[in-house]
Amino acid sequence: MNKVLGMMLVMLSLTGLAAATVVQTNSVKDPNDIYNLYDAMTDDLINDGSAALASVDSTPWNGYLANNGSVTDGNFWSGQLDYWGGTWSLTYNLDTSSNTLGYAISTIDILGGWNDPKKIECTLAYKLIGDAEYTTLGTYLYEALGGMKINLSDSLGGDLLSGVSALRFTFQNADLIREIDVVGSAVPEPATLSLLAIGGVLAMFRRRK
Ligand SMILES: [Ca+2]
Ligand SMILES: [Ca+2]
Repeated sequence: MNKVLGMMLVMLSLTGLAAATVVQTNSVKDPNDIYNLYDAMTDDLINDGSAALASVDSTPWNGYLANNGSVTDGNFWSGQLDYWGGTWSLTYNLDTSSNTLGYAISTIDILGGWNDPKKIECTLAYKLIGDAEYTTLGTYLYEALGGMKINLSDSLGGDLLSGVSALRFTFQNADLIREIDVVGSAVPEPATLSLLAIGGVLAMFRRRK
């Protein structure tokens, strides 16, 4: 392996070791305009129909409790979930049969709210490839009047998590949730990574000429 390629791989490895600090950014929209609120993403990892989504588990329901939709239908308005029976959770199992190294997650949005005071109180847990148990990332709370959004991102602008195989969102009594958008991509296989690194080296050589 030549030195440049070796250095690039070391740099890539170090990038993967950077400590992730989760930044929670809250925002709210006009409660008088409740029908014209946040845009939900339609192309995120867990959106209905996404190739990255293998299955969904929900408790205590056997399926979604929703208003003509789901919290992953790409629509803020449809798929309202507000449960009054205690803690409840949604688990999204990602497809790791075709993407065996899991997924890098860059941002997560949790959308909810209504035109009277509501809250989102979510404990987010994850499994990485090979994990038997879930690890808690944190609990994120926001109370407001109007359409609400909690955005989670990495303080360094990198990924929140990498190598993820499943995400579990546990909510509290009387939370009102409308959409969960998880932005990320499959972690490249080593062969692909090497090709990317070699491509980068070739590009460097080309620039030097
Ligand atoms: Ca929805
Ligand atoms: Ca979505």
